Amino acid sequence: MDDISYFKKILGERGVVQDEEKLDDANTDWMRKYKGSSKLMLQPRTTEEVSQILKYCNSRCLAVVPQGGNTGLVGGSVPVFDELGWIYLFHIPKFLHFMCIFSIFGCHCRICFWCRFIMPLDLGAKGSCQIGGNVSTNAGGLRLIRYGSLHGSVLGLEAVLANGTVLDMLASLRKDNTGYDLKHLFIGSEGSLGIVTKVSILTPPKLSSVNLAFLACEDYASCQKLLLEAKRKLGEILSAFEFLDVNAMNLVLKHLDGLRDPLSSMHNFYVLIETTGSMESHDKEKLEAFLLQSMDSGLVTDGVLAQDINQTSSFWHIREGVPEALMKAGAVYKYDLSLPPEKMYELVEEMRTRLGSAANVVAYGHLGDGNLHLNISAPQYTDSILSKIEPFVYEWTSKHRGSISAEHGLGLMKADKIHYSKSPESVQLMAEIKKLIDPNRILNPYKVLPSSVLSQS
Ligand code: 2HG
Ligand code: ZN
Repeated sequence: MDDISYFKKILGERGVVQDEEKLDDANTDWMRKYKGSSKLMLQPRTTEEVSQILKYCNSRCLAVVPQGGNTGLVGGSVPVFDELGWIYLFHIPKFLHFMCIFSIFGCHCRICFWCRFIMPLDLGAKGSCQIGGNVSTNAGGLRLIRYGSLHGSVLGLEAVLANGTVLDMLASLRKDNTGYDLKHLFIGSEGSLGIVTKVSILTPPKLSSVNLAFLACEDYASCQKLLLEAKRKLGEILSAFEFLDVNAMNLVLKHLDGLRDPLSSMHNFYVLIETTGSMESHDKEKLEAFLLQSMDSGLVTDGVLAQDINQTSSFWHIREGVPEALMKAGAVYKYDLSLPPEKMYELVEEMRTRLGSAANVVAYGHLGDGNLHLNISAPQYTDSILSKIEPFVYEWTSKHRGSISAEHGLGLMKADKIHYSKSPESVQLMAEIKKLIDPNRILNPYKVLPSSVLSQS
């Protein structure tokens, strides 16, 4: 029996996709920067189907690229080449419901939404991304400052290994100190160690009082001081602290229809502060007092508090719309860096000096988490621009003990850059773990770890 017939036997005609248009979409990443040439996409619906497929692929040494919503930004969710003429994609069905235990194939219940619990993760890509991809990439997002990373919120998961073994780690306990906590290997390993098929997530209660302020600061030092003050004075209700610089704001206003500047004039920096609590009058009073003090001290030069849900969503749209505006502006070189907040903007300024008028250097991100999204926009991708950015950006980040990937992962883009953030011993151990769990290297090849290290180990 040939491969296709075998897959049809397991998944039926419906689960085996060979349609050119659908394959083209699945082969191309969100930025349209990475493109593979897979001839086949598989859509399993149960853990058992995933297990049977992986077991077969492993026995035939067929490479597999797991794909969820395909919203990644580092080329991690699309095939690279046409290895052996075949790459198999698992398309995980769209996932829309909030609940405590997620099955990647569909949901068991919708209780979290109706019982007033929330997902502790809120991403710009929320309409399209999927929970399996979120967990596999350890996605961060807008509320990490409040709810922490998925390494804390994911209580348990189920994953299928390359040889088809199903690992049931689907605990829902807060505390469990029995041996190595293996689930962490699958959170953030970008599908290179196994395919996550079920997830149990801690869902915090949905609180009734949410307030959002859109503020302007004249310099980066003020944004940074404002963050320290916000942590001190709004600590227990602070749920987001985001920033964008004037270049990001200009792009949004130019490229996104229907968005207006909430403030009456342009400023050098903008900060969004969100609070989430349980007592409207107290929370609002607290935020208003904080804003007054910040204006008196000169940290904030202008600002407005969202008055209703429409204003709230338009303020968020400005911040969340930056990546889309950049896409519309042309080619984008994206860097997702963790840096000490006091150093962050120095890099942006140095980059501007290096690039001059060749590109527009744009900065925004999750300032509250020390996560800078340094995006460099140019009419097209050129070697001359790239050579001014890399390896400088990685060397600079490494010198300041930052991370070259705060939340987007390494994917294909940064697999061979891992040494800028991890010691040789750590990378070696990662390669040995990969070899142990996926000895035929069928899972998401060319991603996460440098091929040179994998072939040596
Ligand atoms: C965001 O925070 C996302 O908006 C995307 O992580 C960042 O496109 C980017 O660089
Ligand atoms: Zn982000």
